[in-house]
Amino acid sequence: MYDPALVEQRLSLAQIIVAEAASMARDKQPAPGRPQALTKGLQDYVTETDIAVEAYVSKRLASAFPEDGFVGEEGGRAREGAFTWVIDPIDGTSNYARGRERWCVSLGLMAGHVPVAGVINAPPTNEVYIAQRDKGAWLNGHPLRAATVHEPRTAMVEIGWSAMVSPTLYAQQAKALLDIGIAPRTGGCGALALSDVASGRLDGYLENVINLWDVAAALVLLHEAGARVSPFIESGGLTTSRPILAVAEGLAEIVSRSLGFSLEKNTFNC
Ligand code: LIP
Repeated sequence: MYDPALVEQRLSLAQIIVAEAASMARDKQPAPGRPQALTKGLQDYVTETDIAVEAYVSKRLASAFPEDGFVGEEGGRAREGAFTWVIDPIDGTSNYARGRERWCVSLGLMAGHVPVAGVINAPPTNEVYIAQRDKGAWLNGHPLRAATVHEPRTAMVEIGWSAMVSPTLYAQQAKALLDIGIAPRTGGCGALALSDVASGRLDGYLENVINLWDVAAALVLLHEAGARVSPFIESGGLTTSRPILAVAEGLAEIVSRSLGFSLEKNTFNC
């Protein structure tokens, strides 16, 4: 177990640190025209800002909470602790590197294997999501609830893409959604897509290969907003890339069945 007061204390400072980092990232965003980034793989980008943001947040958290662990997308595990911070310094780097809007700084806090707090700051839209386990989730101070949609023919579901997913599987999953009347989308930023499910602006998000740093903060948002989520952590997500499906309660059965996923019960606020 963990002390919620210690989580609240951490979340309060994390919002300030992430806001500072997000402002730095916004000021350094490349102009449109071509991807201004290094590549880690096919359509997998990293910019100097990714590295700078991760280093800045790591340094600030090490100073404030030296007993906490830290894991980042770019630098891996830097420190161990009972609490562990997990950062995606720029989630949506492919968009960031092209001067597009759909990117954010995503910082999650884990107590052991449990995601207990998260901050997701999206400067292009001036939106800040925060969540603390068993306390709630908010977008710019307004409480978050997942969508109330029950009818697939009025639903919108995003599928995340990466080069690690076979084009055949990607097409099969898009067809499975189209076959039940759902309009599929893809946006290049898993953390914001999962946040959209928590805020009711999207009815579901599927990604076949995604990492803890992409989802750690959003998992808390989704739990507090009453969304259904596949067992990402329980299936090995703490240490390796895993699939994730998050979906509004009213569509959970039909969407999970059409995609072949199982979903955890969400007992929060039932
Ligand atoms: C991205 C994820 C997105 C996925 C991309 C990429 P990054 O993270 O947010 O969901 O589809 O392939 O992994 O690399 O921008 O931090």
